[in-house]
Amino acid sequence: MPDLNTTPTLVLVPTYNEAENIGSIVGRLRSSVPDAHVLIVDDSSPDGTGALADAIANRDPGVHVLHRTQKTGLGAAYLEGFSWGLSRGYTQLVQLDADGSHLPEQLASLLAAADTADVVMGSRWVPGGAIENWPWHRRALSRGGSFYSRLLLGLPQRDATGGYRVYSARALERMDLSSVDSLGYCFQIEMLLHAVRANLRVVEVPITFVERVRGSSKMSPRIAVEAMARVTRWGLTGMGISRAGARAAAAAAQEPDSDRMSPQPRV
Ligand SMILES: Nc1nc2c(ncn2[C@@H]2O[C@H](COP(=O)(O)OP(=O)(O)O)[C@@H](O)[C@H]2O)c(=O)[nH]1
Ligand SMILES: [Mg+2]
Repeated sequence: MPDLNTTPTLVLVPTYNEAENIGSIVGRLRSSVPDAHVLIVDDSSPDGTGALADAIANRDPGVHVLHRTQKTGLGAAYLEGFSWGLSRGYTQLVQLDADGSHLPEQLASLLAAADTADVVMGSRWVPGGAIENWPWHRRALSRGGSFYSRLLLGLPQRDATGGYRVYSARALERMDLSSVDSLGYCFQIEMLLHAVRANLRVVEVPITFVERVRGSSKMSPRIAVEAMARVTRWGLTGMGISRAGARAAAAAAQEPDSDRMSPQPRV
């Protein structure tokens, strides 16, 4: 059992075929934020990522591995990781990609923002945010996905699809995770929607997102279509937040002392 007096933070690193990246990303995490523990959530990667993760965990008591028997999507992997961390008493849970796109060296700035927020999102689309080496079609998908989510769901955040985030345990406990069932990257949008609807304080911190150098992306047209279809359905069936709710959420993000526990207003 980890010593949570000194280690409240757990960084979840989901992996599917990241053998070329796992060693370096965990090494960078451990030196950038030595107090944080790491949980690698591997979906039985055929390239042997799980065995490499076990070898790292055997050498370093701050690294843990959760082996899932099947690849059932990023959302399912994260939900299982959250429940692993919450049941062990971690008070802060971080999402970070294994491929180096989310710089471990920027985690300290996200954690600093988490002192006065329930959810911190690393954002590519706020002033100071940047993307390195992404082709135009990935930029367009990211911008378009965030714009569409803002439009249909009323979300005030600029980077709704980003996956570099810090959630407090208290936030996750208030977000009714049992109803979250997106499989692919739509998971990030669904989680944000739950956070805003729970009237949590969500802030965006600029990050530099760097396209992976090794291994390959698991993004597929099917994943993009799932996100588009779900956001459309949520928007049309009133699952989004109202304009008043969006204004309240944007105001709450500005004011650290606002009452975050009151219900989200609806009009
Ligand atoms: N456990 C698990 N990890 C996944 C799955 N799909 C993607 N990942 C991981 O999620 C992170 C982001 O995926 P990536 O393919 O880089 O997506 P992209 O950055 O949008 O191109 C990486 O660490 C992947 O290994 C999955 O189904 N299960
Ligand atoms: Mg990636």
